[in-house]
Amino acid sequence: MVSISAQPYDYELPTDGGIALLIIDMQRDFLEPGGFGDALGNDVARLQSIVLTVKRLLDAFRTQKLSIFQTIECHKPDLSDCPPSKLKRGRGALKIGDVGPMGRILIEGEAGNAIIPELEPIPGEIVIPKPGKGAFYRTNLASLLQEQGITHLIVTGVTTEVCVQTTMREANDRGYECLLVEDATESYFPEFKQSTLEMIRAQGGIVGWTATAEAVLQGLSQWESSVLKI
Ligand code: C5J
Repeated sequence: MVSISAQPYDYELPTDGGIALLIIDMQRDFLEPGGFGDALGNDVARLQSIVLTVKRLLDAFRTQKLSIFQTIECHKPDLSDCPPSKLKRGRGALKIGDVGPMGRILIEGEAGNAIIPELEPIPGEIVIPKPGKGAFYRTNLASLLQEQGITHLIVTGVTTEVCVQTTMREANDRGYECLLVEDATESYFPEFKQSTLEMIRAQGGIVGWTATAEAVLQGLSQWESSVLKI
């Protein structure tokens, strides 16, 4: 059994595959000036700090030919999938659907809604559009994971306490073994990130595990050698 050194205790990797990397909402709308995060008054530069770490994990999963899923938070141009409560909420400089410097805020197909260039999916990689904060709500993520026999999710992305945490809780309730990568997730609020990490691994890992990217990469490379030996 290969494991990743994690909190609150080691995270065991399955011997028969079933691991996927889940990258949540690494979009221009959240990471660049002029997008949704910025319109809500946040310092979007904070989120840039994880880009290289997420890229390292992405490259490792690509090299090992493991499953990768990216999500984007977005709505249809007619906003038919955006509940009025969500549209009204926030009271930022621009609301969902308004025209900003990168196109309409949080609308599919607009420049600002794209995944940042550093993490751009390559042909064949799956991108899941999601209208909610959680990646299971009104998406085909559950059926895709089932089709691919995924049992273990390595979770990354933004923002830690909103879309990442919601998704991880949804996945945990569905029976997935979830590990959140500490330095591959970020929040506009450092204290919210810290609290989320602590909440996830509290009470014996009530929602899952957390570990550094370095520990995940080490675990994965040992796992690859052990799988190749079988
Ligand atoms: C937010 C997200 N924060 N991706 N979305 O509205 O966390």
